[in-house]
Order: sequence, then structure tokens, then C-alpha cells
Amino acid sequence: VLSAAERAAVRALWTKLGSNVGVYATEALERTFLAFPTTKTYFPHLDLTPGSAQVKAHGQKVADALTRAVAHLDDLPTALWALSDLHVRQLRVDPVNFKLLGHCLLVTLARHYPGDFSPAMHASLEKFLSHVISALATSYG
Ligand code: ZNH
Repeated sequence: VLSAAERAAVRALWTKLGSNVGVYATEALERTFLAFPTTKTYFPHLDLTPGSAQVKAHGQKVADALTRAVAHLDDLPTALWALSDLHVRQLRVDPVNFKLLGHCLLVTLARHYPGDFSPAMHASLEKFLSHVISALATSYG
């Protein structure tokens, strides 16, 4: 569970991100595909070249899911249940991949918000992302 201070830090950063969450989620996806090429195997039907409109559209979906998670810090498993079911049963994503995307999200945010990225903010985001990841992996049982 995130402490009150950790929640406040995540919410504050999200407020600052505003409408740019999709931009950073897209950068995180591009970094994931480049740094961890095996992740690309889940998207054979998409154009994954840098600047691809399809990656941008997918980045926006991931961003919207993360924003929903920030709005439901008290009950991530419920908020992300349907998405977990989709990833586990239909998409069959190996959960190790969630950590790779989470890592690239952190790198992306640290790069764009260096002034906000105190050790406490870093720790808060690590905790938030690990909770999102375990909520997404819930359906693996
Ligand atoms: Zn995922 C899809 C989110 C991770 C793979 N995703 C998706 C979506 C969303 C998401 C929202 C959409 C859905 C619908 O449409 O309904 N993801 C997410 C998140 C995360 C993720 C939040 C974390 C954080 N994924 C992931 C990973 C992978 C994936 C890691 C691998 C690698 N997804 C996926 C796929 C899909 C998705 C394959 C489908 C796409 C299309 O479009 O086809």
C-alpha cells in the first residue's frame, strides 16, 4: 500500500504531466522496444518504427490506463481487473514484460522531469508501478 506521502507525490506528478501522459507513455514504449527487443514480438500487427502513429495510439491507451490507476490508488486490482484479464487470457503477455515497460516509464519520467525526480519521488513511482504491475498480473493466479 502506498503511504499518504507517496500517493500525494504520484498525484502531484500526474497533475503536472497533464495531457502529456500519452506522449511519455509513447516514449516509454519506444524505449522498451529498443532496449528490450523481445517485447516487440507481442505486436507483430503494428508498425513499431520510431514515430509510428500506431505506437502513439497504443501509448495513449496505456497512458489512459495509468491515469485511471492514479485515480484508483486505493483499489488497483479492481480498477485494472478487466485489463489484467485481457493481458493474461487473451494477449498472453509474460509478466516479466510489465517490469520492462515500468522501467522505461521511470527512465522517461526522470528524463523529462529531472527537477521533480527526488529520491522520494523515485521511490513513490517505483511503488506505484509495482502495484500497477501486480494488479495487471492478478489474473495469473
Ligand atoms: Zn498492454 C493492449 C495497458 C503492458 C502488450 N495494454 C493494451 C491496452 C491497454 C494496455 C489499456 C488496450 C486495451 C484495449 O484496447 O481494450 N499494457 C497496459 C499497461 C501496461 C501494459 C497499463 C503496463 C504498465 N502490454 C504491456 C506489456 C506488453 C503489452 C508489457 C507486452 C510486451 N497490450 C499488449 C498488447 C496489446 C495491449 C499486445 C494489444 C495491442 C493491439 O492494439 O492489438
